[in-house]
Amino acid sequence: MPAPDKVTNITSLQTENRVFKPSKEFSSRAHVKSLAHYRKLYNESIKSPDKFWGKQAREELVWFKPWKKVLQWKAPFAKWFVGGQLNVSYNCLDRHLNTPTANKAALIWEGEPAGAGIPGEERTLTYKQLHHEVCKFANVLKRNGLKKGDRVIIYMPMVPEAAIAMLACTRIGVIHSVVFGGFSAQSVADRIFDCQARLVITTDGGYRRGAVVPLKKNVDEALTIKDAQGNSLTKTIEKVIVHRRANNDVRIEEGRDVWWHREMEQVDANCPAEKMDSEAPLFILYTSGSTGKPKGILHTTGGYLLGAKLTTKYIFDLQETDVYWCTADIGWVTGHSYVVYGPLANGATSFMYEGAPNHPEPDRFWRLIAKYGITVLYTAPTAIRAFMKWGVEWPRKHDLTSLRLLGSVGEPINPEAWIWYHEVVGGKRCPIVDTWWQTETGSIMISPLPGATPTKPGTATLPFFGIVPEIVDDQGKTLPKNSGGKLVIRKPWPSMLRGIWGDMQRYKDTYWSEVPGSYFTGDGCRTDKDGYFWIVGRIDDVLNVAGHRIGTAEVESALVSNQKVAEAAVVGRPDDLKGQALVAFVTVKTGVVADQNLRDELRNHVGKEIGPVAKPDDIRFAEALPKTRSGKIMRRLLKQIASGAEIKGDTTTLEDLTVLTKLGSSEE
Ligand code: 6R9
Repeated sequence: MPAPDKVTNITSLQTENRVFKPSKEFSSRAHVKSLAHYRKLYNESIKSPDKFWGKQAREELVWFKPWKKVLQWKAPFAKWFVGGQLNVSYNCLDRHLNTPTANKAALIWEGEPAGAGIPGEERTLTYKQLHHEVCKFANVLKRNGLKKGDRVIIYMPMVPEAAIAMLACTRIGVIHSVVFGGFSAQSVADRIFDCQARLVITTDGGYRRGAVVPLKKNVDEALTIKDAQGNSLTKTIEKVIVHRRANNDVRIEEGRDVWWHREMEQVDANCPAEKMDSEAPLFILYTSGSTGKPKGILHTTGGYLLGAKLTTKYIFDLQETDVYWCTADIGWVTGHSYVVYGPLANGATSFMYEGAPNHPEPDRFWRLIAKYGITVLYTAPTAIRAFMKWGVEWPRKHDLTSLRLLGSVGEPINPEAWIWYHEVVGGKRCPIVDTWWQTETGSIMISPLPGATPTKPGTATLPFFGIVPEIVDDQGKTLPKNSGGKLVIRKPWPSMLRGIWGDMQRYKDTYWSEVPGSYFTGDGCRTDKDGYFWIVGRIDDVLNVAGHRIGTAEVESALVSNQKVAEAAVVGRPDDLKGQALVAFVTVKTGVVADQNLRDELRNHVGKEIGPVAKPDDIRFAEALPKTRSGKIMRRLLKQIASGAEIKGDTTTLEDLTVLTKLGSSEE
């Protein structure tokens, strides 16, 4: 649990006071046209939540069976639209089929740019075509023995088949758990074990910067991994479905592995959508917490879909002609809610790309925006800071005038990046929505509405309809405007997580015991005189590295799993590009030479255990770690050392002061 000093230390007293009002032109065409209009709708949503959410669910979603009760709340367990039945893939696809949307592009995809051996593909799938593919693939899943409630791992690059696989699961009530393609075999095995998955959907390989990431090979390796007692972690896996993408050599194990395209030849496209209870589990998505084991965040059907659909519609102010691009990978929650479910439930055109933002050159994004006439761009501050570094000449080469709205997500956006985004990318004409939310919240919680809310660089501004965020002190008491503290959510909301898969106690402990009766976000935050929320960042032992959540404990346990390491402590330090960088303090076992080779070895080891995103930026060897007399590692001190700051504060409980002097530099 966060130490009190972390909360009172929130000194990021923002001096930013530039205000950007939505233009008349934008507002006049927006769904919500003024701050007064937003406040009216917000107040109604808070005053009579059942009435508000009931109306939204009726108007926005197609139900097979109406619900009996909007919300059943026995803290911390919520059930939304109790007794109602619907289907997510039906709401994303079938409902559009008898409308003009049927022939509209649902997904536009561009693969890794052409290069040595890479074809450079583009594909468009209309709603009708996507429906066809999803129905067929759902039949493939059935053919391979899956039924309602089974768990499936999706481990794929950014190809349309990833979205097809997700939607096919929802069509027949199979629970998907997407694992980011940048994660390691070990991570895949851990997640298979945790959710007891029966099947893996993967590709032979994915492309990244001209190279092939061998996903199938990682799956093969995952399926051999054993726990410390020698038991297989993955014995529940019966089948692996392999989509052919990169044509790299793969091993096909007879009886276990099947090719996607061969299977698709065996089925027809007739697959009625399963009637799912509103509270039926929809997906599990693993995310880092403050212990070593990632948490399987559970989302369910009706509430999640309503949250994803409504926020996409209002926050991105979707219009019929938008070509909407959320740059997140489907391995993260942003890819779930804002590449796949939110846009498709709205009948919008969602653009998807494979590869990196700077391959073959740093203008990949701008080239794509100009080529496809992208109107709404939703990306992360870490990407924006990288673009700033690469220089204005890259965006200036391209016509970006199709853009009308910009979004930001994943971490606080610093005002310099905000202004650059506004001026260079948005040509000063596009509003920016800085959207705060989490894997756990399912959909955006705090954000401007682009036609209504005056924005200030660096703040996510005001809550979305029905959301009651508050800033509290260490006793859980609500603080007035203009103060800093812990960010909590006071009332349940439809797309909230329903638990941690297989560990309801951890769900209660992590989210509901810090401030009893309220959802604890793990973030520190302050409000200004206008009641705008300024997120300061995590106050638990979770770091935000380039928009990815990484638990320090996870990296520590990866490090100590290396034979040569005795002890490790991982902390964050500020980083211009990534927001935070990972610094590992490591003590080695007797006789081990702590040198640059070992540093490389340990970085690769963490890459293998978790994935490249978790590789420490800096590894410092130490003879000992600073500890209190009761044996706790003094992270506060390590953080100061890592960021090059002077050692401040009380070190009287430090066991051996001399270790401090030896931790200063990463060079031997
Ligand atoms: C959607 C997503 C959640 C954590 C969250 C917070 C940080 C996300 C933010 C933001 C400031 C924003 N975060 N959006 N901080 N401003 N607009 O990123 O989910 O990967 O679970 O991360 O990210 O610290 O608690 P997830």
